[in-house]
Amino acid sequence: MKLYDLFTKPGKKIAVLVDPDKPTDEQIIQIAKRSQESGVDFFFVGGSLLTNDNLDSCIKLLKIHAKIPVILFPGNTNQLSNKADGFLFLSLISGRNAEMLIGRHVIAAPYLKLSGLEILPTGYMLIDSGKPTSVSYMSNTVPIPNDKFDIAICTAMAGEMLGMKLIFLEGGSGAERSVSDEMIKMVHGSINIPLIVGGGIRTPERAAQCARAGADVIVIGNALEKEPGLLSQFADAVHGVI
Ligand code: 1GP
Repeated sequence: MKLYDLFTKPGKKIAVLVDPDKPTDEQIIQIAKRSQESGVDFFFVGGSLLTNDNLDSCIKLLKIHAKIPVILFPGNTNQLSNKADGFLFLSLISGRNAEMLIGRHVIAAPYLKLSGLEILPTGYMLIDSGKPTSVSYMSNTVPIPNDKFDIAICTAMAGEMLGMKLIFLEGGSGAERSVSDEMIKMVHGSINIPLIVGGGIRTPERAAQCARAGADVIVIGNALEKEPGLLSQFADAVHGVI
């Protein structure tokens, strides 16, 4: 089965974000085991910066201890590993920085072609979440204001028309406010491809609300780094939304 089919199959999904820079090996093993027990759908692996050389070993540990697809969620062109299963090929369509729209992609393309990874072309949309985030700073782009639904809708539609297979609404890691239900609902209603939502989702209740508003995949990072024990509650909350 292709990875993309897992995104389009019925039902809400949960992705656990693992930043290879942060956890110890023991913590990665725990994340893998808990995720397996909780029925997590995807691991997204990546971060804004990699200050060590842990990417390959992190993926290897996740794969040894869980049978869950590992998808690279790269903060940069150096975050490539053929140990993963797939690659979110992110084009930052909310911004107007040519490097993030196509420049880095040209550099990465030959490596990706050789990697054997399943490439998932993704329209990545940064939504203003109350304060500057690592993504807005590192990408040198301005997020879409959180009340500009028309801009968000048209951006997502353009991404789909350009052939992107996924749209990712991103509040930014540790966002003060996650993307609003109204924004999720509007964007979901304007596209026919799966919608990923992440950034600042701190509770299982909030994760379920995002899923009910129309998100197909909910991404959780920081909240699980702080309280790994919440994982099964997050997974149940998301999977429980019809
Ligand atoms: C960040 O969407 C992810 O890219 C997850 O954000 O760490 O705030 O859950 P959090």
